[in-house]
Amino acid sequence: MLPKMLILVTLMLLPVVSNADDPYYVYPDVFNDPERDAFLFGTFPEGFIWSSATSSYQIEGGYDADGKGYNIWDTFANTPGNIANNDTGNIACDSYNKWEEDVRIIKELDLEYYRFSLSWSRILPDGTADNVNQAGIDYYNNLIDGLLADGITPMVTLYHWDLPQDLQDDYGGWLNETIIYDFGEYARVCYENFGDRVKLWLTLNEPWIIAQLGYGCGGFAPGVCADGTGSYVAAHNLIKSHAKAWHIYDDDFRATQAGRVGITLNSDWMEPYNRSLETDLNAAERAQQFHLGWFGHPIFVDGDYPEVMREMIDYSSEVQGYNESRLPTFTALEKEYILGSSDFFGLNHYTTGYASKPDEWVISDNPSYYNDYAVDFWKDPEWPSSGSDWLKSVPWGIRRLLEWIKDEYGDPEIYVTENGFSTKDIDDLNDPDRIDYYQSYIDEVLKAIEMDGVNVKAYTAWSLMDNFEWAAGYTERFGMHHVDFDDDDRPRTQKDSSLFYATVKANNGFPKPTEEPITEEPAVAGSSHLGLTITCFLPFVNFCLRKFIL
Ligand code: GBH
Repeated sequence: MLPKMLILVTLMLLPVVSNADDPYYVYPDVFNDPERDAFLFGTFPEGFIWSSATSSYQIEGGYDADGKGYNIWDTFANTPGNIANNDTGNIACDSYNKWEEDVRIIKELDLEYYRFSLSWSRILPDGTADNVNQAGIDYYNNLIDGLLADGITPMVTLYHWDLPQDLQDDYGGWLNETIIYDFGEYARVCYENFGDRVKLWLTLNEPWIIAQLGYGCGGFAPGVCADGTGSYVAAHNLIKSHAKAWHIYDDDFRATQAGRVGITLNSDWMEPYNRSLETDLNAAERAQQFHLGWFGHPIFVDGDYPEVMREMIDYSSEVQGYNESRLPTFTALEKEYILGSSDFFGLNHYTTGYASKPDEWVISDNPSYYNDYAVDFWKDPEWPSSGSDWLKSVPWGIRRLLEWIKDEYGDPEIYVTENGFSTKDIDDLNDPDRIDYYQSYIDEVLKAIEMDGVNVKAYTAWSLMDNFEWAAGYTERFGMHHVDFDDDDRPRTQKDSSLFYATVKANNGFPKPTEEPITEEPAVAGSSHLGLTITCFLPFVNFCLRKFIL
């Protein structure tokens, strides 16, 4: 370790090698368009929120501890064949027992926000508000108090996919509109118990994933295969449940608790493959509407689904011989209830793909969401890859998506609630590819703010630490901290990316080389490897890391 530090410190004392007039590129071989890809030095607006995130099932473990009920991920992961290596979240990062450790590492990074989720069945074991599990309430009270004591603001997700099993068994979970009432009452219990201290709420994490991967045969819990039918019904109930939870807050809690409630939607950016082809431009727009618009349009535009979804699904349904459209309809009252039911726009974004119009559109015999929207979608093999097949690093995509959201949804306040990068080399604390990803994506967010006037308020890195990556189990790692899942203590160890992120946060961005950067190292107790301290020497630091150290 010592030689590494010496080399780094010596190199940092040298003058900056790159000429200020030469643009710096994070991915010089792949993304080097001076207009699009040149690195922008500068800092974020004052008060910009820097956060990191986790979710209950992915980190907590304690799957049957102290009166917790089972949820659909407990069941799904413990059914052989569903998860890589048959991994489960039964113990995961053991944050149920080690939450103080989590608070400590957040504190060390000096991050002032932490996004985590509540386990519904830990609080309400059978899903209904008839039975409240005090041990579950106590667990989250301790966590929230622990965060606040260290000056960390909680950003709390009510639902990050772990539905109480009883609600799935009793009535089909999100397929049944009874869920709207139960979700509302669950939200109420959370506001009542935690709302005196939690002022930033997210109702649902990525309803698209819940609907399409959970109920459309996508390989996520509960593993229901009803693509193009059930997935639309689940989405319908998700939207109404979200609106319900927002209204309950608005009616009964906002006046006294004065917090904010939003939803988090996920979307790739869909880049038209050939921008000079009208058909590709339309295909990309259609894909964006079917994906983000499925939920974004009702909540942020007019209370209803995007027109293109209505037209295409109605038409396909008719051709397939359905008596009514597979896409359900909202009543006028429901539309009114849904429209405007989010205090800000939460965005989870990871990657980009090309979209183009397929050569022909043959309506399938069996209903299918993807068949309904008729877009070819793929990723360029040249784009930098990650530990996950679906995740390519395409930094300029987030900037285009942010601008699209600004234009489409009336310039909302945007909270980036997730963005991050996976690796497969699970024990490596040197993670330069993750640093490249964060550096370039965060910089594109800065460009969106500075150059496009997008109202981005927050950036959240996924994830604070390695955790249970759903169907991929522990084979794909998103953490800025390594977790040793073979060790009963589940030790967390800082990766280089964590120090990098802390430095970006400390500098509130990437100060221009002429500005005085913060050179103070984040206090990282027990960290034995190198610290990246001076973001204004980014090109140089990056160069040194790659050439001399890693
Ligand atoms: C987020 O979802 C989640 O909110 C978070 O819990 C998760 O850990 C993180 O992303 C990283 O995945 O190629 O069929 O295996 C982002 C949406 C969901 C996109 C899983 C990729 C895998 C599809 N991701 N999906 S597949």
